[in-house]
Amino acid sequence: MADAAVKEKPASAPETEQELTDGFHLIIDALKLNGVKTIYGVPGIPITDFGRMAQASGIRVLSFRHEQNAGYAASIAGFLTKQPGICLTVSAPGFLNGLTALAHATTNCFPMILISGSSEREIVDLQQGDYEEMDQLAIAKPLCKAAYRVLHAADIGIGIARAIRAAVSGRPGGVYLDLPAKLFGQVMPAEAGRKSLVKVIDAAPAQIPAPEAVKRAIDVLKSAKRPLIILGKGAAYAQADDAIRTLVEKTGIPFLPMSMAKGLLPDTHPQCAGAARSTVLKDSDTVMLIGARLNWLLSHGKGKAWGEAPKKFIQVDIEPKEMDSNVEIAAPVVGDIGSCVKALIDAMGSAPPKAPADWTAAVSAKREENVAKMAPRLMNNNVPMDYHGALGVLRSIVKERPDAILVNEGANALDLTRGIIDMYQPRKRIDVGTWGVMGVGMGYAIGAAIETAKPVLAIEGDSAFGFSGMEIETICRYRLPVCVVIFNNDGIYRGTDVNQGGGTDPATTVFVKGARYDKMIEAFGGVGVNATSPDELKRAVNAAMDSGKPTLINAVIDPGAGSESGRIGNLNPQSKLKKK
Ligand code: ADP
Ligand code: TPW
Ligand code: MG
Repeated sequence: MADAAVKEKPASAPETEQELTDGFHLIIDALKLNGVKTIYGVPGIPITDFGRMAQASGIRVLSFRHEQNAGYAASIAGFLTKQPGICLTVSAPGFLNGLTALAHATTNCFPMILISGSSEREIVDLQQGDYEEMDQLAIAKPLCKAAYRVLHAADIGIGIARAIRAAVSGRPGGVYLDLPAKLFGQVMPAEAGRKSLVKVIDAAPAQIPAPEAVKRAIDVLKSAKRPLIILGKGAAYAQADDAIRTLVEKTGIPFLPMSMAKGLLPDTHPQCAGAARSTVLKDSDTVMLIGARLNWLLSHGKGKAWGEAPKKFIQVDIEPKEMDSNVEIAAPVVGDIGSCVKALIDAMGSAPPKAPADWTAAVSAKREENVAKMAPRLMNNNVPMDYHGALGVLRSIVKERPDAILVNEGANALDLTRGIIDMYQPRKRIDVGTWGVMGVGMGYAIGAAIETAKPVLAIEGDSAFGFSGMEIETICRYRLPVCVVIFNNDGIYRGTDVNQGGGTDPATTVFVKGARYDKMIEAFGGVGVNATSPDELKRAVNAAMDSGKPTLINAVIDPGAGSESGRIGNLNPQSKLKKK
């Protein structure tokens, strides 16, 4: 790998016969040695030449229009591949733009490395006003798992090795790597440079659970009358798909997938309790969490959503501190999910705990009832479309193309898509994650298309899309097979809100009425379609998925169809004085 190192001699030292290398080449060599194939970023001082040289060396370097989107692409690359996604930014403002995505990666447990150029240490530290001056390391630290700075070319190898190991080992997360401008041009003997590189061996070592912990978990499951398994995105990340399926099927326990764990087992699996969510949360007596935290997305494991009856929790997670975060965990199983699930299956042997038949029958009945209730709404052909009519056709398209990646963000556009579109394969649904963040859309679409070479369907609220919309140029430039469907209801939640002050400004949640987002992509040579009915939508999406051409479909949705904050309106603080 190190043979890409520079063979030139610097003009200033003609007397040395030694081959030399420099920071630029050592960073590239160190990344390649550790299997990095792709960098997502935005060029500029001090990393412009670095990007060019990385591209010349065979690394795929994707230039974005905004670092945040490059960062989101890197973060989802980490989720999809279990290798840290790399984002490359310039100093201060570029770094800050990338930082949201680094914090997002950390929050969502995705391995990612934000590599940022930075300004002269001597000037920054004396606050003498350098070009793009900022103490980036200090600012990154609280937002990531680990933050490192490399000052000497000879330390590049070890610096990159540390960053990679920190990102993927244990609970994965974001890592910051600070590379001051001066480092790139530092020279050193090529042979010493080669020797300084470090190939990370076993970057994410298996973490085997204690046999007593496994036994305790099985004992708890054995005493359960109404057991439930909750699969989270940690389970999807772990790529232990077969073992998880075996555990679920051997025990017959109903399972509930969290949003990004949908498809780990198909949503149409007979044990899937997705369509009976509120019933299983309330009525279960024993809950086994696999790679899912008891955070707000699960109502912290207590309160109304979880019903009156006492529950016992089993939690499988690599992070010991996660146990007892919100409620008592009766059986903590700490280790990596692949090893833990295998240990559970092995210890169960030929006598696995079985979910009682009255419970599984009750869950199935509830699920069938809810599915039947929803069915007619999905077949409506209303114009203007409502979410259900539009999602009814998209649901069939995903069923016919189960290997496509579904990107999803928005409020109603998110919640209804998650509930309606069944997923069939692991790691095919990627969305707003733990923070419910808007803006991941186009970065995720690009990252997913690059990392998987599969077609991507992005279902976006019109507001959500706006956060990363400029990246449709990037999608067109790299000719990625991405079809963006914008659920255009003229605004945030609904397009019907009015300014309560009565002035001429529009209400805070509404946008230009009748906007034609499809025209945006035409500026860059992509295909734009305005779809006003489910039939038109179906035709346009099928054509896009068949052709693989970058496409943006403006799906016109009834501005009154959505509800405030989608499914999480209850989290809105209310003024008691409002109605005075
Ligand atoms: P969701 O949002 O789907 O409920 P969370 O992001 O809350 O999922 O939880 C993911 C959990 O998975 C985190 O607690 C994280 O520590 C854990 N995790 C991630 N990767 C692994 C792994 N390989 N083995 C075990 N646990 C993991
Ligand atoms: C980074 C707050 C949550 S959902 C949403 C916003 C602005 C947009 C909802 O409108 P959209 O969907 O996308 O048109 P729909 O179908 O309901 O009309 N800033 C960030 N993240 C979040 N979550 C917000 C703001 C928000
Ligand atoms: Mg909207």
